[in-house]
This record gives sequence, C-alpha cells and structure tokens, in this order.
Amino acid sequence: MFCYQCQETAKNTGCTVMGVCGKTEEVANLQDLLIYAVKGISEIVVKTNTNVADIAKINHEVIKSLFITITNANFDADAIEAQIVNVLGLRDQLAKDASYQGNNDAAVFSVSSREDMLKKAASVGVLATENEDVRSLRELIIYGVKGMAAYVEHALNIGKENNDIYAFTYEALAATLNDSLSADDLVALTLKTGELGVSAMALLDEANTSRYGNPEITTVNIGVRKNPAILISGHDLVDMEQLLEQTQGTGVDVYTHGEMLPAHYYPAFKKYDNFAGNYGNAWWKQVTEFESFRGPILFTTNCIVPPKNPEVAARIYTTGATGFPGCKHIEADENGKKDFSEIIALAKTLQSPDEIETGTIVGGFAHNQVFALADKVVDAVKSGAIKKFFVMAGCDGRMKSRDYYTEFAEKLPKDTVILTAGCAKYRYNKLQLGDIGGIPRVLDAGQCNDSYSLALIALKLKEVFELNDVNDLPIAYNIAWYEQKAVIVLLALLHLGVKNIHLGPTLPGFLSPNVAKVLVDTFGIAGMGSVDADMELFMNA
Ligand code: FSO
Ligand code: SF4
Repeated sequence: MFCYQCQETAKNTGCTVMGVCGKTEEVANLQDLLIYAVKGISEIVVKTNTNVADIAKINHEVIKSLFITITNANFDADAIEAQIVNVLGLRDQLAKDASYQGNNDAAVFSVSSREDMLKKAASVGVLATENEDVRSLRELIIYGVKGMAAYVEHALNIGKENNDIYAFTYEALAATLNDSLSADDLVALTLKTGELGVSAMALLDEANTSRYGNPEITTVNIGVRKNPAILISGHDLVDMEQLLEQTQGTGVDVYTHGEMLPAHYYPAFKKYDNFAGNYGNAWWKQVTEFESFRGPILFTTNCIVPPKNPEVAARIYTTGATGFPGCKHIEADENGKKDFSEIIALAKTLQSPDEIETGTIVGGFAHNQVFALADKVVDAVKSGAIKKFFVMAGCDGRMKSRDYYTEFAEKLPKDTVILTAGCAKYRYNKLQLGDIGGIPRVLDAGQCNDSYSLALIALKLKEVFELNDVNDLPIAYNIAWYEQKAVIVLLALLHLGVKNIHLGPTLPGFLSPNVAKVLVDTFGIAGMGSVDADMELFMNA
C-alpha cells in the first residue's frame, strides 16, 4: 500500500505497511482501485462528451465512491469491494450507452474476484505516476475533489445538486490519467478545483440553511443529563434531523460529538427538547470519550478511529459513506429515510453518559449571524477595539504539535478575534477568552464546510471598508489541516485570492519540493513556526 493523503501520514512521507489511521493494506488497495474505476468513468464521460444531466445515478455513485475513500470514513473491505463491483457495472453500461471507442485501461479493465482486485490495485495506486511533481499535483487535485465530494453528498441528501460540479469532477479525474498535461496545466486545474470547491461549499450552505434555517448565536451545554442517550458524529444534517425526529418522546437524549456540534446552531433543531448538548471534543478523542458516553454512537461521516474495545465497538453504527467491519450499517430506503429504531432500543438498555465536563460553549457565527452584527463588528474595527482577526479553521488531530494552536490562541493579544470552523476549534473553544464589547473572541461559524462563511465574512468586510484586495484586511490565516476536506477548503481560499496562509502542523507530505515551492512563491503559503515567532510575524504583517 501507499497512502499519503492525510496530515498524519507516516513520517510525513507515506503509510506503506498499515495506515496510521488504522487502514489495512487490503482496504487501502481496494480504495485505490475504487478511485481508479471512478477515473475510468470520468474518462468515458469526458471522451464521449456525455451530458452529466443524463447520468444522475452515475454522478451520485461517483460522489459516494470518492467520499468512501476519505481518511477515516470507511474501513470495511467488503463494502468497498461491493462498491467497486457497482461502479464497474455502471462504467461498462455507460461505455456501451455512450459508444466509448477508447481503450484507456481505467475505462476498460475488468476484475472478477477480491484477489484479482488486489492484484490490479497494486499497479494503479498513487505510485503508478512516476514523476514526483506530476504525482503531487495529480494527488492534490484528487484530494481536493474528494473533499468536494463529501460536501456535495451532504447537499445531495437535502436534494441540492450542481451539474457544473459533477462535470468538473469528471474533467479533473480524467485529467489525472492524461500523461500529456504539463505541470502548468495541472497547476491551473488545481486552482479550478478551488473554484469549484467554493461552489460546493456554497451549495451545501444553501442546502443546509434553506432546510434548517440560518445558524444563530447559541449556547450549547457540554454537561450531561440523566437519561439514556445516543451520540451522533460527523457532518450530515439529514441524519441529524431523522435521529431527532425518531428519538423525540422516547426518553432517549441526543448529544453531538466532534463536527456535529454546529447542528445546535440551526433553528430547526432547537424544537427538540431531547437534543441535550455536545459531548466531548474533536474526533480523535473518541477513543476515551466513547467509553464514558455509555450509549450507542452513530457515525454519519468520516473520522472513525478503529475501536479497540469490543464493548464500544458493539455500540457503534455507521451510515452513508462510512463503514467499519463488524459495526451495523444503516442504509436509507428509496425515499432517503433511515430507520434508527435499533439504535434507540439499544440506548434504552444502556446507562446514561458519565459527565466529563460541565458548562457551555457559544457558537453559531455563520455568515448571516455575523452580517446581523456587522455594524458592531465594523465599529469595533474602526475604533481599534478589534485590531486583527485570525482565521483558525480546519481540523484537529492527534499530534502533540497541535498544542501549538491552544497556546497560540491563549497568547493572542486581547484585541484580536478568532474566526473558526471545523474541528480545529476544540483546541481553543473552551478557553474562556472573553469578549470585545459583547463580541466573543472566538466566533465559531460551524463545520469545516462553513469555512465558506468565513470567506463570505472576509468579502463583506472588504466591501464595507472599500478595499480592492481581500489581503488588505486585518485578517491573518493560521489554519490546521488533517484530511481531504481541509484540502478543498485551502484550495477554495487560494481561488478567492487569499495569500500568506499558514498551514500546520506540517505541510502536506504529498507536496513534492517543487510543488510546495510553487505554493510558497505564488501564494505565500507557510508552515508552522514557534508560537512566539509566528505571533510576531502575524501581528507585524
Ligand atoms: Fe474535522 Fe474530521 Fe470537518 Fe474533517 S471531523 S477532520 S476537515 O473530517 O471534516 O473538520
Ligand atoms: Fe496514512 Fe492518512 Fe492514508 Fe491513513 S489516510 S493510510 S493515516 S496517509
């Protein structure tokens, strides 16, 4: 196996024996083959000029396949094998329907058993591209497209789609099979990936807010009640809604974990009095937090840490693109409805959660809420009460070096405000950093996809202050990344013209020295330094 798609990749160069994430060689190789099959579909769509509006089922399965291969989403070899078979069937039917005459291997190869699949996978993975710069750019594009796919899938679950995004997905993936493209072509495609990333985040924002209302300032309880309860993790708000609907009146409470915390900010979910609070922290803390939670856990998207404790594993359920061998997977029926009754029944037999902390956190500062406060914010900037904003969005992770972000937040001058989104927030959202004239010093917009809100806020400030360049604003970007959704957020920011982004705790292992140099020279991307040195750099910029 060879995988270097996430921030925790072994030695920051690549996992080769087993994933640091817990992915086995077999799962890694099957995921490579699934991506290759999806590239084959892309090749056919592009070469035959197929109109994406005519292939809805294929669009959806391609998006799901990409999502399945995101870090920590799916560890289930059987589920991935089944998806390969499914996708190859769709590919062959498409080739026939669209009269594909080409002979690109990804579009025509066949496999007939697991053994066959693993054999084939060995020659089509990341290392199949020999030139390290081309490999680096191809993978950067693929990871961006994977992140985009996750957001597109959540929007699709709410019934929102954008054919331009599907068309670009095929264009980008087909391009990764094309040996005649130059490095410059691939750099241009990378930026275009960022452009479509903005569209994907806008689509999801539209989907979430049109269905559930605009996030608003909300105080979320982080303690526990005494009822049996279910913990829901991930990003999918439709799963959230269905779980709340089905648990209402059953005596079973619902708590969010990790990236699901922002569900509390949506008006539509406030009517459920069994929606009890947020339990714990970012995804990687699940190892201990799931033990003390006591009740069942539902994963709606990625960030599964393979459970070592069989007692905990027996309480874990997956749905959507996620999967873990031995854990029950809940599928939607043809109307998109999921039956969570088994989880609710199990919850009733289990203890209520152990309390691991008490108190509250405040969030809900997505674009609409911040725009409502715009006058206050603008006045604070004009009066000098707010000197600078720090966008500290992205992901959290296990590495000790991420303590940097807590220390950085603590050391920030009192006249600065942190704008956050994604699970990176857990490094500083319980620090009691106070407020500036009623504006909290940590403004949480929501999930990583709500980084879109942070971009809209920056663009709004640019307009209010009549600036020509978003980089003239008093906003610094100190972003943490972990997996491929952070890659699409980064590419989206680059597309919007944001410069001098600091990215940590390490620069991606998949950036070759030459590709890293392009990002540094063109966009001023920088790695993480010491807290004090970076603080000085940012404050004097
Ligand atoms: Fe965190 Fe995981 Fe949202 Fe990521 S939960 S790390 S960028 O999947 O998705 O922020
Ligand atoms: Fe390694 Fe990350 Fe790939 Fe897992 S997803 S195998 S940790 S690089």
